[in-house]
Amino acid sequence: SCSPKQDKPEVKDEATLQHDQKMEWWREARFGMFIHWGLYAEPAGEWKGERIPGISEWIMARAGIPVKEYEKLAENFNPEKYDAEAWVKLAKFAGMKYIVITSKHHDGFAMFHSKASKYNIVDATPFDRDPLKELADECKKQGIRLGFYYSQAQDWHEPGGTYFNIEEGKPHWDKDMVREPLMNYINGKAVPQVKEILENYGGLDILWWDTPRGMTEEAALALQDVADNYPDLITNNRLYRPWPGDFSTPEQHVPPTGLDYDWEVCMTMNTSWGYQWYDENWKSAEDLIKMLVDIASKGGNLLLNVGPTAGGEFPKPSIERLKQMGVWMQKNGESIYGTSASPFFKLPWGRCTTKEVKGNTNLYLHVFDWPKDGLLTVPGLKARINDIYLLSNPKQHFAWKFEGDDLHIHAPSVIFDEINTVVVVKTKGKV
Ligand code: FHN
Repeated sequence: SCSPKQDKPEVKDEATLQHDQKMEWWREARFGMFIHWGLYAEPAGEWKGERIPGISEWIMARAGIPVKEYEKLAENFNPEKYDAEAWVKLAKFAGMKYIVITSKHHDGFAMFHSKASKYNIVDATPFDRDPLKELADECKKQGIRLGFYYSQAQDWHEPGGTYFNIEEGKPHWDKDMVREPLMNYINGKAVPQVKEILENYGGLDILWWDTPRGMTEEAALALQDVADNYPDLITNNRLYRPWPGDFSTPEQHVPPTGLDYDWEVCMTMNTSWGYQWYDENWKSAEDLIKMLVDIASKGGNLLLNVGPTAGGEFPKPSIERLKQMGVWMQKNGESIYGTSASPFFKLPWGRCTTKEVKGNTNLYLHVFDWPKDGLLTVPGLKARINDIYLLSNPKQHFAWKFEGDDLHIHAPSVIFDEINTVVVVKTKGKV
């Protein structure tokens, strides 16, 4: 339930204040786009006529493809339809405030121009452009934040890189792979490439590490050293366990009650992160909107994934969903951006997000299921009410009455929005 907070000023030390300042835009943003794009988009889940089970960006490991054979994918990789302007435009339309793209996934292939390794999109493919440079420029132009994902530990292309069963001491699936110490790869490729991405793309906002399988503290420190030169850079908690980074990263699930620490759920729209042509397990736009709301109501961010094709396009079902989310966000974004978690433990009809506005509190009631009797009850609310209205149509006001501390909102028997109606409760003073 919800009771007035005591007005005790919080005392924060300098480091906490600086951290809060760095995290401010990220905490407000609530919604970002993840992009998994690499050579794996070409086989798209199928190898030599066989569908390889599992997520498509893992095809090299799952199908046991030798390095030299996988490398050949680069010879045909030519995403001529790639249009950074269109990608960024759609992300913005969907209401996303930042983009995180795979600069190098576990397969070891850099999707940016790298001097540290020839195995990159400019030097190893017929595509004579640096797509991440184009993306970075577009993000600046259109005013959206940008982060790069970098698989720092797993690099299946390099003799020193780690791979999925290294911890069990199993040999690399490529029998010709002669193992080298991890630090050869870290110093020879990972550190220089991380320097490149942080230096050459106009200043990244986020560096998104991935699973620290096989990492050592020495390797993590070498990479952390590079990142430390960028005080505004936000990093996640996957560089090295148990280092917390700036935020934690629940994957493919929403924590039941949220987390104390800053957190971001990363989530696919279907099953695979990378493009997989036969993956039709799409979540509906309605479910994705509810997921975003659910996450915001627990104080977290949603990083929603798109897996572009080898041709350089977003799959149609992803485009459709992003557009539908955008239509909803344009009307209801106020109930997501810059909001805080719900003060209620559980609401039978939906979720709640809150925001302080000029000394008053806005409660945003996200009604997933309208109560049959048309009476929306907010239990245990000790507050005075200024106004209650529909966010998508502020002229639509609602009548209310209190029964003890329970607020009953009289909802006329009209369905206002197709998906997830938001009712705003403006209180007098803070809740
Ligand atoms: O193995 C990867 C996977 O391919 C994908 O990139 C996800 C995204 O969070 N991270 C790893 C699994 O945790």
